[in-house]
Amino acid sequence: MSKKFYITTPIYYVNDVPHIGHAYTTIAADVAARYKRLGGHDVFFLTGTDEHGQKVQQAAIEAGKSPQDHVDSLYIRFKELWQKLNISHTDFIRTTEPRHKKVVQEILQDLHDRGEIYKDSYEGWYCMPDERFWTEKDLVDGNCPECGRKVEKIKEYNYFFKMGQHQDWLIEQIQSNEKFILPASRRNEVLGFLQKPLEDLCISRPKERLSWGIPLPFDDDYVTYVWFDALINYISVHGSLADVRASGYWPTSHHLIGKDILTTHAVYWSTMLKAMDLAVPDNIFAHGWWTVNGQKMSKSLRNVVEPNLLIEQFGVDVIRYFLLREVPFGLDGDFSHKALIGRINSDLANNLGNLVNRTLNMLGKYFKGIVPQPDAAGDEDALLKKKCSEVVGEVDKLFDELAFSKILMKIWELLDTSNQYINNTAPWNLAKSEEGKKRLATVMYNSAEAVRVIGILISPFMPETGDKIMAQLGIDTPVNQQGLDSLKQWGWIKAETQTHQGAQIFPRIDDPAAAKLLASIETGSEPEKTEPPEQITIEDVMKLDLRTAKILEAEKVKKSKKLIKLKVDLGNEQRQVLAGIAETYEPEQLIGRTVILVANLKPAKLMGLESQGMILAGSSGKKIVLAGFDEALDLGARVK
Ligand code: ME8
Repeated sequence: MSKKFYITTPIYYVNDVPHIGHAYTTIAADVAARYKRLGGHDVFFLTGTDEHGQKVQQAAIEAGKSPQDHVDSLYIRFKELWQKLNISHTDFIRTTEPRHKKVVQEILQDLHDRGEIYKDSYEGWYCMPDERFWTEKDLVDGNCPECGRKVEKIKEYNYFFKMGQHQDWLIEQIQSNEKFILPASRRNEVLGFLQKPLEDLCISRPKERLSWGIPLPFDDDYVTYVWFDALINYISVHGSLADVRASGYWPTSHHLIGKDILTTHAVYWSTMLKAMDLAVPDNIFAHGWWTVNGQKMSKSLRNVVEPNLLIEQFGVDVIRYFLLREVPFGLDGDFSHKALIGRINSDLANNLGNLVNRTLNMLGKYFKGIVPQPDAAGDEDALLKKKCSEVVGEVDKLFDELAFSKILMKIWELLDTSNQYINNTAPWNLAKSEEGKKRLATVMYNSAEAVRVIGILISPFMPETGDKIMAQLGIDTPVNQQGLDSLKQWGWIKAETQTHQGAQIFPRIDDPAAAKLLASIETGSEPEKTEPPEQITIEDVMKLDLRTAKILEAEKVKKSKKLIKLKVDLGNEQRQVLAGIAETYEPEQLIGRTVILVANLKPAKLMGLESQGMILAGSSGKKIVLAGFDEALDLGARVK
C-alpha cells in the first residue's frame, strides 16, 4: 500500500481578499503535494476558509446580509483563485459546513465530559477585532499588543480548556523532536514562549456578545472561540475522531502556516490534540512574511498584490516559481515586480526556455525531430548522468525539509550542466562529418532525456510547463505516470519518439516592455491593451454625476505615501474626499483649486477615513495631473 501523506494550509479568513501571502502558503503546499504524488504517495491536501467570529459578523451587518449569506458569497474568491493557480487540493473545508460543526461539537462534548473543560469567571482586557483577551501586562500603551487598537475591560463567565497542565509535556515534545516545529528559529521562539507559565485557554464567547459561532453543546448561551473551532478543521475533514484514526492520514505530515499563527498551532493545537489523545503532527512549518516594495501589505495602503492580476500579466507558473524561488522558505521576503521580471528573464527564459528550445531545435534540424538511438557513452555523457542522479537524490532529501528555493537551485544546477553538456559536445560541429553523426545521436538522445528529467522535476512547481515540455518531447505518458521512479534510471525516453518543437515556453520580457509594464503597475493604471476598450452608451455616461467642487482644506494622510485628505465644497454641501495624489501635489498647492468630483460614487473607507467621492485626474507614467477648467464655474455645476 502506498504511504499516506497529509498536508494542510491554514484555513483563511473568508472576509479577506486573497493576496500573494495566502497564495504563497497554498502554492507551497501544492508543490509538496504534487511532488509526493509523483513519488507514489497517497496524498491528502487540505485547504479551506475560516468563517465564524466577530469580524465576519460585523462585516455581514455592514453589508446588510445574514452572516451565512455573507460567507457564502465570499469563500468562492479563494476557491476560484486556487483553481486559477492550479492548486490540486483534495478537499476544501468551510467551518460553516455541517460536517465540521458536528465534529467540533463532538470534541467539545467529549472534552467536557472528561473534565478537560471547566467554567470560571474571567476578567481581562478584550480586543474586539482580534477576539482575544489580554492581561494588563500584555498591553502596549494600554492598547492591544497585536493590532494596536483599543481594548475593553470585560468580566464574564466563560469556559476554559485546561491547556496549562500540558506545558511540560509540550516542552518535552518539542525538545525531543527536531522536526516537529520548523524552522529552528521558530522552534526556539515557541520554547521561549513556554518558559512563562502556560495559562488555560478561554474557548467560549457569550452569545449576547457574539452569536456567529458554533454553539457549545453543553451550554447554549455560548459559542465556541473561533480558533478552537478553526483548528479542528484539520480533523473534521476526515470525520469523527474514530474516522480520523481509521483514515491513515493522522498524524499530519505538515501543517504549513505563516509565522503569524505559530502559537495557535504549536501551543493551542498541540495541547488540544493531547487532550483528544491524538498524536501531534510530524511537522508544523511556519514560513516567513511577504512585504511589498518594503511595506506591509494592507487593503488601506492599496498595495495588496492581487494574484489574479499577476496571473493575467505573467502567467501562473511564473508566479508559482517566483514565490518559491525568490525567498528561502522560512524567511521573510519582499515582493517587487522588478524582481519578478528579473527571474523570468534570467532563470526561465535564458536558462530553462533556452535549453528546451535549443534541444528541440537541434533534434528537428539533425534528426527530423525524431529522438535518435544513442551509441556508446563517453566521459561527458557519464558526467551528465551522474549530475542527474545526484540532483534527483538531493531534491528528494530537500523536499523533506520543504527547502523549496534550495530544490530549485539544485534543479537549475542540472540545467546548467545540461546546457554545458551541449556547449562542450558542440552538436553543430559533430553534424559536419559522417563520423561525428554517431556521436551526435548520443548527444541529442542524452539532451532529450535531460530535458525530460528536468521537466518532471519542475512539474510540481510549474505543472503547466512540465506538461508543455512533455508535449514538445512528444511524450504521451503524463508526468504523474512517469513518476519519480522514471528518474532513477537514465534512458526512459524511447528512441524513435517524434518530438514537436513548439513556441518558446518562456519568452523574454525585453527592457522597453518591462519598463512599460512596471510603469503601469506602479501608477495603478491599466497596462496598455492591444484591444480597444469596450464601447458604452450615452446612458452609461449619464450615470456619472460629475460636479465642480472647490478644495477648501488639504492635508496628507499619516502613514500613507500617496493619500491626501481633502475637504471640498460643492456649493450646497461639503465633503471629505481622499485622493492618491500626494506624490505629485503638496497640500498647499491644492487649496482653492476647482476640481471635478464624481459625486455619486459610493463612499469608501481608506486607511480608516471615509472618502465621499473621487477627484478626476489624468496620469501618464508616475505623473498625475488634476482635471480642471479654463474659467471659473459655479460650484456644484454638472460636468458632462
Ligand atoms: O490566520 N506573507 O487566517 P488568515 C506570508 N483563519 N503569508 C501570509 C501573508 C503574508 N504577508 N499574509 C497571509 C488565519 N499569509 C486563520 C487561520 S488555521 C486553523 C486558521 C498566509 O486569513 C500565511 O499562511 O489571516 C498566514 O499564516 C495565513 O495566510 C493567515 O491567514
